[in-house]
Amino acid sequence: MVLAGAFCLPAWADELPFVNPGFEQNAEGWKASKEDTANNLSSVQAEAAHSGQFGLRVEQGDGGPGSWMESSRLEVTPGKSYHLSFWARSLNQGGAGVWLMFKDAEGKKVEVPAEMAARQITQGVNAWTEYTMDFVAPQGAEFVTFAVHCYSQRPCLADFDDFSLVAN
Ligand SMILES: [Ca+2]
Repeated sequence: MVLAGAFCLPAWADELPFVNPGFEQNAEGWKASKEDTANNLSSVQAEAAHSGQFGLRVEQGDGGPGSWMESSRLEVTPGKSYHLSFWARSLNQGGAGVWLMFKDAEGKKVEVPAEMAARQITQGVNAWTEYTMDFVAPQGAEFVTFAVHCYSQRPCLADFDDFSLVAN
């Protein structure tokens, strides 16, 4: 069997039920950190849409806290591989990306190597770009969540939309 490309998904891949993956239901299913909410860093806006009518815009000034907008949790099976994709664009030189968090049945964090846990978007690329993360759920993990995060102490202007998670 010949696969059409590196990102070709097998026909048996299951798309997981991601709540509000494209921000068309405002911020339903997503939760901002206290610092993010207090400083209004992450917000759903029409200007941030890649598809549909809305997307997530992260806008923060220099010297403040970093933004943190976390998805609802999705069930995972340890040892199974998953493929996350999302679209993003970075409108300045701020550092931004998506962070993975694994949790066990009690909601406690399951640690994973740093290189597995984050996908940074390319700075200053105005064009919408698709980013992907392939990962294997670690031992003890029952759930995964994803957080859109801009680094603290740095200005950031970036848009995110169209998240999708499939199990291979
Ligand atoms: Ca959208």
